Amino acid sequence: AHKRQEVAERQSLVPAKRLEQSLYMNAQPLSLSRYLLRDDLSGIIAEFKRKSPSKGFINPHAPVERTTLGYMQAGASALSILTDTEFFGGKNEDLTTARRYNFCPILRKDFVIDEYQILEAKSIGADAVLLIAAALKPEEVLQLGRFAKSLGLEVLLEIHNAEELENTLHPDAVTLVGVNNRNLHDFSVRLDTSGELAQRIPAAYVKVTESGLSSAAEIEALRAVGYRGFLIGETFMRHSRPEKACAALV
Ligand code: IGP
Repeated sequence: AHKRQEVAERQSLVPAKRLEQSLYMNAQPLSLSRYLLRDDLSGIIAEFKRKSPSKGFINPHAPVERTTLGYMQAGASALSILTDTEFFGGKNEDLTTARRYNFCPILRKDFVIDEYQILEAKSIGADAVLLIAAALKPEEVLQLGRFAKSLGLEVLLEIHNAEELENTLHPDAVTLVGVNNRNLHDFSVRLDTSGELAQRIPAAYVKVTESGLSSAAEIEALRAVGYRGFLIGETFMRHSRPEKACAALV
């Protein structure tokens, strides 16, 4: 409900017509899925987030420029930028800053519930958006996913269990499937969630494992069962120089 109000307020401040005038609307997005499938890259999607609902402030002062550029120099395959302010301390400008400093796919991480936010994602320079199965009806995933595709943006569908996967997966809407290892209700992390769901995700989708990853051994174990993308936030951001923590893991 809070998000609805926030989207409506922004929509009246910056109408869709204005978003469509952004230079990024004419840019050809980079394919997150293709970057993740490359064997010469790490598969790590390095995330920039200042705080989280489970941990509170993680790193309120790291600069977006140095951190994201450092992530990419360390060998990350792509970036994930939180733009939600209330829960993650992010903003749209963080993504545009990351865009200006890096040539790589950028995932806009936010709670997407409306087409407006997808248009907005494209207008600020994103290449891909996240859709969370737990927060959307299957027909909403389909509608939002098709809209993203029509703008050239890829969709990462986030799931927590087999039921969400079966109900919401649709080839017209989704390119990548992300298994979130963090339980939405108590924030506990279980990497086995990714292990268990790997075989259930059809081969046509690029598999991404999300949350709670902290070692090269964990990444290798999940790569062995089919994951090509490894979304990592806190392990990097809790260091005063997140990019150095990324370099240590790649
Ligand atoms: C990163 P971690 O444990 O490495 O910080 O997790 C990412 O998976 C997490 O930030 C995330 C997220 C989300 C954030 C996964 N799904 C949905 C906001 C909204």
